[in-house]
Amino acid sequence: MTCTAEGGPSLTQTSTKTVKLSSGTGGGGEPNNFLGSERCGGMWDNGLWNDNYCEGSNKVICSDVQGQNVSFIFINQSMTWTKAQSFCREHHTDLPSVRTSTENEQIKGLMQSLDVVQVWIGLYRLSWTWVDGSHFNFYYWKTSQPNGSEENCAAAALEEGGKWEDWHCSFKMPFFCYDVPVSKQVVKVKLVKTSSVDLNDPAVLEDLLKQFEQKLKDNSVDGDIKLSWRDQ
Ligand SMILES: [Ca+2]
Ligand SMILES: [Ca+2]
Repeated sequence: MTCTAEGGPSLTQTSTKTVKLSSGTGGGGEPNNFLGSERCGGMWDNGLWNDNYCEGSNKVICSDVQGQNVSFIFINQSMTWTKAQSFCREHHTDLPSVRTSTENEQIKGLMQSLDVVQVWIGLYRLSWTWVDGSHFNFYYWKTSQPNGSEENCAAAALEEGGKWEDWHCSFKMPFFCYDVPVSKQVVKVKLVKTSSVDLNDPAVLEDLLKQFEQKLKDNSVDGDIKLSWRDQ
């Protein structure tokens, strides 16, 4: 059982844009996803960003968006990233998506004028994702996992009842694959010729298959349908 983590060195803003974080703050080498558990973004008073533990407490900058204009409001209360987002959405627009270096400078200037060291901004890292893109609320991590800042692939530990661990993706281990069962059906079709088309012409037969496929899709037949001719 494997799945991959989105992200690596980038976080997603509360808007849909993906941006690269500035690196090299006083803590060094951010984002570092310390202990594999830093999914929420904050800003230091030097304007650089840091991925941080979402349940940690930080003061907050909210954004107020009026048309093309955005202003930033400092909230002098410490709270988790999720509470900060709810607060901003209730009282202002949202946690700020920093769209330009000018906006970054505005927030930095506000923090410096108020002597605030770190605030939450609207950055967050997407959570673990299945390779087929499906989403479930089911998680089966072993205690203390996931715990790796660079462990972006998951394995099932069979000696632990199949519970999950995150591993470095370059590590070699046995794996499972899965197949989706394919059902085949043969349908006899009687073609009645009403025009001069040549029913032995491969292009004509191909075109007919496409029309049949479209008809099945129009009638909401599910699945990946592949049609082919079989001579009798
Ligand atoms: Ca960090
Ligand atoms: Ca691990």
